[in-house]
Amino acid sequence: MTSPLDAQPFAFALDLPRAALVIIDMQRDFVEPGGFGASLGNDVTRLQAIVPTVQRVLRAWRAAGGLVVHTREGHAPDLSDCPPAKRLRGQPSLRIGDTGPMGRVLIHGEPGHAIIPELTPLDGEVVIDKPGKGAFYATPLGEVLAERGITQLVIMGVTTEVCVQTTMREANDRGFDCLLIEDGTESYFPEFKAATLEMVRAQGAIVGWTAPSAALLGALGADRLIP
Ligand code: C5J
Repeated sequence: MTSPLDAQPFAFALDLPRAALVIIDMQRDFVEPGGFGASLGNDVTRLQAIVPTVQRVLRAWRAAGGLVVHTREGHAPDLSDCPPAKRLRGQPSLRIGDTGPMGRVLIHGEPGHAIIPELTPLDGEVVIDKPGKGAFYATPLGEVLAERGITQLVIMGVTTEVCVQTTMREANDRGFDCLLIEDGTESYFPEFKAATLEMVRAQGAIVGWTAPSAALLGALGADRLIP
């Protein structure tokens, strides 16, 4: 049975047993001071502001028994999966692999690579390590979702126009219906977030749908039960 929820550009028919909640890159390196995001000159407090909303939706999704997928952007310690073009681009104060206040930047196993403590994955939840911006590129995500019969992705995380949008476009091309939670995603650039929301749902949901977290919580029946 599907639960219709108010979304743009039109209602999204949530089919919980066939849906996965995908939380993109809520890692210390993007959300906390001293990490990769900050090294690029960004104000990380914008990203911290969505944490309570992401927590609320995650709690409700878990309570409803839905599949949860977390992603982490990062690289092997020897950087063999990091293209030089990615590492050398721009003038960050810390490059990928350099040592900063949270260990080596965007390297597997370092403190900064971890998902923030507020959203720590539970045992049994899927964690996908990805070397690129999209969560399907060079990862087992496609197979993991196919094995479980998943056809819908409900997406939150950071940053809206980079890893979130790239993943949504990859998923759309693979035949998934994607719903982006408007207040569960954020960018270092508010105008880029606004533009991304507009462009994904334009032309009759050409990439997917967007909805506020309240609409999803309502469809999960969690708006009154979970504070
Ligand atoms: C970036 C991401 N912005 N998770 N990564 O480099 O969006």
